[in-house]
Amino acid sequence: PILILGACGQIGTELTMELRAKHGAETVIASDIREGSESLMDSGPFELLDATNYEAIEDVVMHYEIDEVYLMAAMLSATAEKFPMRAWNLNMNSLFNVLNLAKERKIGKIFWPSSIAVFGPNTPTENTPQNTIMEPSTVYGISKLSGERWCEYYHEKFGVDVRSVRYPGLISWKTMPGGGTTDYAVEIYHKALEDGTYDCFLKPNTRLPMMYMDDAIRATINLMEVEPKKLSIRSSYNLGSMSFSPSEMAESIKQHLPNFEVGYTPDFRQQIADSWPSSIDDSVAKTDWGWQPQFDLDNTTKAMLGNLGPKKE
Ligand code: VAH
Repeated sequence: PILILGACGQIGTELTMELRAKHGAETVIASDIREGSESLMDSGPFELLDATNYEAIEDVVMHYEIDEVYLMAAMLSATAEKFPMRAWNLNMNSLFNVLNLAKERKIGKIFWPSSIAVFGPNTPTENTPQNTIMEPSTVYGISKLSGERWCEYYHEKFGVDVRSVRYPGLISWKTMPGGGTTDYAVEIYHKALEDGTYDCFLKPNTRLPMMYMDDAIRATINLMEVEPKKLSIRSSYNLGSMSFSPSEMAESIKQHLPNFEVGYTPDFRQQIADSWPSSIDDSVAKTDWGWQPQFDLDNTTKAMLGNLGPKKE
């Protein structure tokens, strides 16, 4: 059986639904600090669970005889700047809990998400390599870089089978993102349909690595299924698909909604975005486990507007 911590979040919700479709609902235990969407709650077993509480997780792991844990609970970049110590506590102690359960052989395999936020202002910004300068300047990025180091340490020292990808900004329609710097890329579709206008909190030319959620979920499941000896990276894999700026995204939406208007009022999240790469070199993921993205900006926009827009009669 599989346990998902943070199952009600932006990634967790879709990951839970996909894993339930693949393995059968009863073998995928969803958990979070609070209840989630109706579709999630109605589709299989759920446990209220604080990912920073070791004993509580251990109880659930023993009760359901969990083999694999996907740790999707975290505080994201924008919110983490407002609550640094809460972000560090949640992001790090939840990771130590699952790494230690694996070290004690109570679970067999872990997925843990990293992020392009591990890169900093002096990292090469174009085609950022798998191994490069990493001096993150955000609380979230510091926690994710530190988490990567711990994952690799637990693998090398204790044989823990932990796997990870550095997600770009993720775009999905089933759930709203929570407190990230790339959230504009989801909000913009909702506002385009609801108001016909959107005031973007990043500058028009802020180019960032982004990915449609279906690609992110497929990458996650593919990585977890590949045989261990193919994995040359146990910190976290660079993962890419597309890069674009808010103005390029607005143009993509205008192909479908010609009257859509976008304004730009950068806020504190601009300097977070400015510290991140513009594009990612994910050749190691392609070589090790055959990663191949399927969604570009145009078919992301088609999917988002198609699913969020008025349903065709
Ligand atoms: C955030 N969506 O904005 C997350 C992600 C690369 C961005 O880590 O914090």
